[in-house]
Amino acid sequence: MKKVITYGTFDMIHQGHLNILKRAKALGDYLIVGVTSDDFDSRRGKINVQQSMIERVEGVKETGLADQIVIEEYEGQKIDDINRFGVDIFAIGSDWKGKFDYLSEFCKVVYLERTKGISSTKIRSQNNHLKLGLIGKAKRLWKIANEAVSINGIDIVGTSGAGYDRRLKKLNNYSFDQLIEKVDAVFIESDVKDRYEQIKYALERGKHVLCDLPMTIGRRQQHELLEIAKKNECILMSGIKTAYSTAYYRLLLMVKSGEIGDILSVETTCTSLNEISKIKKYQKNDIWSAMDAWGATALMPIFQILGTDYVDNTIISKKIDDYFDIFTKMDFVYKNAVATIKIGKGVKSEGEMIISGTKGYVYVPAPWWKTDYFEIRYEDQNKNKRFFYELEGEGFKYELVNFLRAINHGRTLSYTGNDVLEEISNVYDEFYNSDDISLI
Ligand code: C2G
Repeated sequence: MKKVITYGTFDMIHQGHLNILKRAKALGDYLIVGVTSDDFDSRRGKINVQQSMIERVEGVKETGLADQIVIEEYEGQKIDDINRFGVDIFAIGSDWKGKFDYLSEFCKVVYLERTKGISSTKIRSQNNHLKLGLIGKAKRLWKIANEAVSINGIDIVGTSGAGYDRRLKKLNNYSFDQLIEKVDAVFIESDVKDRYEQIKYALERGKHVLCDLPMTIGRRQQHELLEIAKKNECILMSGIKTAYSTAYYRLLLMVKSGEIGDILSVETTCTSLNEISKIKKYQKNDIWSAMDAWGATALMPIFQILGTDYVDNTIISKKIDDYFDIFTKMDFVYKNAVATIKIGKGVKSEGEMIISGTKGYVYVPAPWWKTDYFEIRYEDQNKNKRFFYELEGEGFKYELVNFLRAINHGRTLSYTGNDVLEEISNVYDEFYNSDDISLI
């Protein structure tokens, strides 16, 4: 019996896939199809896959052409599979010509003609061709513009970036109202005080919004925006990129599933250093305060892990002009736990996150907000575990892909619940509007 093996993602299975499977099957008597796991795809940079692995496996099954389906999970597995299953022929589309010649040491390698004019990428972009506008301070937008260009199905229409930056020169610059008219969705990373009005304006015109946190200063305003989004069937999603990195998400799941026991403490530190002389002219230099730059990022894991029902909190700040904090420390007391954030602009510290539990602790080294690695540590060091998940670029891609998916599915698939969004807005309200803050 002649065994043939072929591999692929087989996302939204189409005629091109069918043709290759038929051609591969015709080369022998028994066809094994390797379907990539979700993790493997994201590791090899294929992050815009629409269907889950189970759905993709179903798609291949339904063709009736596969005699056996295996999951491809790691680099080098092809060699293992060929040996394990006693494969005679490895077949793959001609777009891979030459790439798998190294397998000829193990079996015959055949490149089959690829079907022209059809691809998952094309289907995806026909389905969800999203016109996206970028709103905010130009300086901050070019990073996202950079990462967005490589995502199929997203077209950046332009920006209404204040202080147009030459790094954005390929993009059109419009006024805010003009831009909103031209797009299906916006990404907002403007000054904290401007966001509420901008989001409201966009949502009321039926545009989806991905916005940095906090979206508003005040719980009521955040709630109102969520209600408008619901009424207008728009997606309103948190734009903190950390939340969408695989490592951060896995870490949350492990903590929530009791891997380190009951959680007693969460500590986060986020700082970035600007010269004090520059900070003193923060408006002119377009510098965000510690709270505006880091507050929401540092608060997010606390509210995600411990919830929002804390019984007490204290805030201590060092400020310029009674307004611009260069350093802030907040403590939260829960019934059974405590939490602390330390954030700085003009102060530097180790940007780590530590989650302490009754069985062990999670340690995420600096800069934890760009998490690609974390450790779970126990009393018995031999039991320590390390986890690494590759993070491409700054991570904006993952956030945008999630946004696109949420729009296509009609619901947010984020782990930053509405209660977390509202609580973060509430803390900003307290920070800016209450007298109950100690100054040093
Ligand atoms: N294909 C084709 N014609 C198309 C599109 C795809 O013949 N119009 C073939 C590809 O050449 C590949 C198979 O269909 O052989 C699966 O394609 P994808 O789902 O895009 O998967 P791919 O990224 O090519 O996975 O380990 C994974 C493999 O290395 C390749």
